[in-house]
Amino acid sequence: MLRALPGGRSRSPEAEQQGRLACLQALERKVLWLSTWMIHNANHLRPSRDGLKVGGHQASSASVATVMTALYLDVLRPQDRVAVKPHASPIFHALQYLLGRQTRDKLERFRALGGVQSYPSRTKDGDIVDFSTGSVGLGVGVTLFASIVQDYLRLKRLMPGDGPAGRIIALAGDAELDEGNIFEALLEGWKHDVRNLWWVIDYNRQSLDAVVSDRLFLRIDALFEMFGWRVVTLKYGRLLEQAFARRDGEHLREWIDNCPNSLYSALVYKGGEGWREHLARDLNRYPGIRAILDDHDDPGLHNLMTNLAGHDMAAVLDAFHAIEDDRPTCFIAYTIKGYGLPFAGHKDNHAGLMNPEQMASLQRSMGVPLGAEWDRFAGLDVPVEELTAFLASVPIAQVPVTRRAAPPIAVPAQLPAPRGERMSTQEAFGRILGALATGDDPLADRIVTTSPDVTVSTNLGAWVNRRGIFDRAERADTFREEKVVSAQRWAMAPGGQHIELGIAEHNLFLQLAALGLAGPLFGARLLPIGTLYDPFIKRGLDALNYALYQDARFILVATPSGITLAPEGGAHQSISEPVIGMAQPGLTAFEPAYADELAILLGWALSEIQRDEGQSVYFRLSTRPIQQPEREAGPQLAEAMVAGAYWLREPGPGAELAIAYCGAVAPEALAAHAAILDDVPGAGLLAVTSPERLHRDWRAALRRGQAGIAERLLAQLAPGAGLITVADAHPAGLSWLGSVARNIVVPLGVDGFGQSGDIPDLYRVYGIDSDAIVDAAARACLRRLDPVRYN
Ligand SMILES: Cc1ncc(C[n+]2csc(CCOP(=O)(O)OP(=O)(O)O)c2C)c(N)n1
Ligand SMILES: [Mg+2]
Repeated sequence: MLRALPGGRSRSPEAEQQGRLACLQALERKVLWLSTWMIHNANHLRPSRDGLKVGGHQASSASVATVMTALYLDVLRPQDRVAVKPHASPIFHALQYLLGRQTRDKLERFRALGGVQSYPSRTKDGDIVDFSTGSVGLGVGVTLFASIVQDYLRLKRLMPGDGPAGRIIALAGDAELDEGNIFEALLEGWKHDVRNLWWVIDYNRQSLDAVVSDRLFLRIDALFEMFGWRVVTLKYGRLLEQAFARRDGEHLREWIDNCPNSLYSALVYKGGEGWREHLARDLNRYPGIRAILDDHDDPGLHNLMTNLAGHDMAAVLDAFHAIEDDRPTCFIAYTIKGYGLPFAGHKDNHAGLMNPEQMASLQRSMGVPLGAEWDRFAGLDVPVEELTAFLASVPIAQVPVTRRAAPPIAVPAQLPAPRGERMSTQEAFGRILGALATGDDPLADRIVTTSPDVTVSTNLGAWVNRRGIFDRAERADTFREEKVVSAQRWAMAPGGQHIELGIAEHNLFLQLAALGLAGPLFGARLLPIGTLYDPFIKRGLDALNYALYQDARFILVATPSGITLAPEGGAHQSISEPVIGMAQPGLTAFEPAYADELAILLGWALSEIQRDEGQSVYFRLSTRPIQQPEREAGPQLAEAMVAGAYWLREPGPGAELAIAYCGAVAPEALAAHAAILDDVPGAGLLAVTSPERLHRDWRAALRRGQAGIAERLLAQLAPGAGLITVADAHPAGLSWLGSVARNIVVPLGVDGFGQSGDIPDLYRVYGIDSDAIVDAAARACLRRLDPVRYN
């Protein structure tokens, strides 16, 4: 078959392929140039106002220029999704620029406000980025969980269109494999039989500080294979393979194979002379090797010895195109950090920047005329029309970059609150979800739950029994088949709506990240709910932060929490999580006390996570059964619960004291309130459902110059009234309330590690029982009467 060329000529498939290869090789040079120039421009040409180094990673970028050019300009299909190695951001944006999806203005403002971000960012660089990256290891891990989400959606036919599955690809630095989360993810992936997943490792054998251990990679192949992955190693390029095929070539191969990483890197930096000296010394007895040395001048020898497959476009393309099935595949691409740049291979090159002289010399060697630095084609040896036609034919360029629309899922105005005289918020949660699971509200079909081996103990049992566990294949519940009595029915099927994970909390948050991006990644909206024990939020905190950084939307239910967990002991008793909930961007935090509050807040959260400007939502729940209020929460009360606080006991006019409580200590707050009413008539009792929302509203109101919600509530008290704050958590979560209307605040809470005990003992020891609240109230009143003596 002959293809028509512009101008009416035609050429054979072989010539066509050669033409494409020539375009890719030319553009690969351009991508290297643009990324290097982008960083240079930001550091040397843009005026600095603060004297800070701008930075950027010229060496890390150069390392993946070939692999990324091959992927973005040839291999990727519109349905594929990619997480790019964080410090290859300049290469990624250079490629987008060539494709006309990125502007020169943004490239010129690399690492400046509004410009290209240091590390690819979904929220700031826009829809060209599939996954944000930055904290190494997490971008790699999230692709695995995104592949599970793709299967989840495809098997349930929730994805729009009927096209082929996309490949979910991570471009990883080799040192990223030091991050434990990668191994946690691999094991989880094996359990879930992940498919359509590619991890491409930029094996430049360098990290930030050093050259990586030689022995490390001996283990990598075995490791991936153990988890059922295919490993494709791209080691030597075409030139080296040809040299190996020459007489005595096997000795050259053996020499390189055995060359320690540090020596290889050092020789890469030294260049032709260094190679010659070592090869002549070690292999001079072989006539074939002497001939190879004679046939190459120093630059030629350097070129030969650095011809690793990760820099050989044809080899890279062959490796990618050879994969036609959906088995997870790890490509180990041998590369050189800083390839093509003067500090190639130098162990200190991670943060290295080329100086102006080096840059000028690179510019000359690239044939880029002065003033044409941002030109897409200047200096390339392929005609501009051919390059333009090539770029227009790139598969991913056939689809415009737009945010994938996923229509919102309707949420009922209010979820029914579970009834009962005494109940814990955790029990209420289980019952609310259980009721949703039984009902036929289409909302429930879009809910997907996940938990790191605490499904039963966080009360998801009823939901899972009814909605089943997700698996790519049908798997029977053996206990059930064997008629062993159990409250849990754990049949697995593609239709299941719970993703059961192993204990690793990082995996939970990466799974939530991927589920919470189902809309933008795959065009189908899911409403993810993840459960874990509150103290273990910290175990996966960076992954949670990572999920929120890229605006994944989900509901996090953390239970049990605090010292209220009592006998279970100090290691499981969370303290600082509510403060984390307050300080964590992208997350709205609630700690309700009662079942009706939770029903209202959960309903609100299901809408909130779907709102364009919304956030993910964190609920801190408890296993403590407490007396429920007898009330029907009307719209006004519901609104106040969502806003963060309401008066459970309204203060009398000019009240001199109020107690503000949050969460499971409600009974102590109520008892203390009842006890002080005689001495302080009209004292108020403020139920705080969300310190975080109150605080946020307070700051926003201050900016607007208005009274916010907290200020309006506290304005009902006398000026300078006492305010006792109490929660089973660090007191900083509520103590700030004293600043809002200048109340005399006495903050109660937990600021030491917990221990085993029962609730009365522990609340007494940590000073959050009703006696402690009454004492604090007395202190506040004394202070109010005699501020001089008590200050
Ligand atoms: C969690 C985390 N720790 C530390 C860093 C700082 N850091 C950025 S890149 C890097 C080394 C990366 O080496 P490698 O993955 O091999 O990438 P290369 O630059 O060699 O391509 C480090 C330690 C980070 N970004 N994230
Ligand atoms: Mg590296």
